[in-house]
Amino acid sequence: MSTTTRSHRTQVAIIGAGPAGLLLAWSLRAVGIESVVVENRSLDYVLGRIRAGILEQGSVETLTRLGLGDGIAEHGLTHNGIYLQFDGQRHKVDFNALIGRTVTVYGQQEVVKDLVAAHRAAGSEIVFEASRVSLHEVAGDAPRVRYVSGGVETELVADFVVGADGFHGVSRTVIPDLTSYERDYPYAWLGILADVAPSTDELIYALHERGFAMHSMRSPSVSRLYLQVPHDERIEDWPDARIWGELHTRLGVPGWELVEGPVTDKSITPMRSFVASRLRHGRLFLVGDAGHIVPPTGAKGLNAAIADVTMLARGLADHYLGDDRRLDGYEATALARQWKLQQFSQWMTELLHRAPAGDPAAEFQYRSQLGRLAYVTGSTHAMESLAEQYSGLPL
Ligand code: FAS
Ligand code: PHB
Repeated sequence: MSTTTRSHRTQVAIIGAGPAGLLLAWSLRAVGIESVVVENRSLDYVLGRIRAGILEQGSVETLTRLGLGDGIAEHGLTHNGIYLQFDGQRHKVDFNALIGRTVTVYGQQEVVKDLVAAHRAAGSEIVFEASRVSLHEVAGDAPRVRYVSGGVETELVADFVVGADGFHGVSRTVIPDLTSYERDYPYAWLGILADVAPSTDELIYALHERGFAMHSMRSPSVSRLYLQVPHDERIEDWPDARIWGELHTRLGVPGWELVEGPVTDKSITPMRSFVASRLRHGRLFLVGDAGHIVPPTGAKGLNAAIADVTMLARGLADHYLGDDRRLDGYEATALARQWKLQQFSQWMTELLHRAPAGDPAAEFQYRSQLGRLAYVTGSTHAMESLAEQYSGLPL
């Protein structure tokens, strides 16, 4: 066990090397602010996670401004909009035609790879496989993070600590009097990655009487598809043939064919909405999933993390220039924006998922959803609102 203790200092100690933590460290580096990232999993684990796939226009602009746009420019797929499908009909919602904005398909995994490569080239300090990570005196003037790395007990003293350690992280647990506003959905997403060219040019969000289905993608040769399943479903009960069968049923429309291919990954993701009442405690700040979770239906998870980081990085940059107004405003600004994303993600989720069979109102609910979809796809105003929210609200 560890015998020696090491103490070192930095300006900002960041806990978590997900997209939020890595992007914050990079954004701070861009304005000459030092940071150390402390991650409790391995580099391979961090690089291997398959999560989000859609970047808002603002997220692409932020990443490009920070010199992280090459991969997106080369491999990102720019989409003008999405399809909403119901009652056997597919309707295009053309964001570009409606409001002149687009979104980009570029996997979170690629964003993280680009960030890790950039940090490596710049020689940034990122500690992987740190264990026993803990936060101390975050309400004081010299907060510190303790962890064990390579058997060495380490104390990192900083001006600020940022919790970018996701929903299950340690940072949020040290904030007193924190209220969790949350809601779990009675269904989950079974997601697959398949080595087959997408059968659609843009994302299809479908409400079918058997449940939600989505056709997304990662590249011209890799498809990403999702099915609504009961929240307690087991992946073992879903052999590939059953998955494809259900996808054909829920996504099928006359004159269109879904092409199958080898499934390379499959998982079930629970659906949850969560917002912490506080994103700051003294010199500790929370960004991304550490402070809030949305169901993935609105494609807001990763984009919300990028927005938080952009706002906090500006506040920290101003702080070191002697102006604390933005930093003191971070919590209120980020929470206000987050609740707008929460309502949109909940709206998309309730619009496109079937209530569980046992729900006495399930049949009424389904027909009401069909009514809402008919209204939305028949109203330019409603589609403009959807386009504005999906392509990304301003910071
Ligand atoms: P992350 O969770 O990505 O990163 C947190 C990091 O902190 C991790 O590397 C973790 O290992 C580390 N950490 C945790 N505890 C720690 C500790 N005690 N000490 C040190 N490090 C610690 N969004 C979409 O828009 N579309 C999707 O399809 C989609 N799919 C998703 C599927 C899953 C299974 C999940 C969980 C999320 C999904 N999301 C999706 C949302 C996702 O994109 C998140 O919003 C995004 O990963 C948030 O990034 P971070 O805030 O960096 O948190
Ligand atoms: C994805 O491509 O993984 C994806 C796209 C849109 C969503 C959720 C997930 O709303």
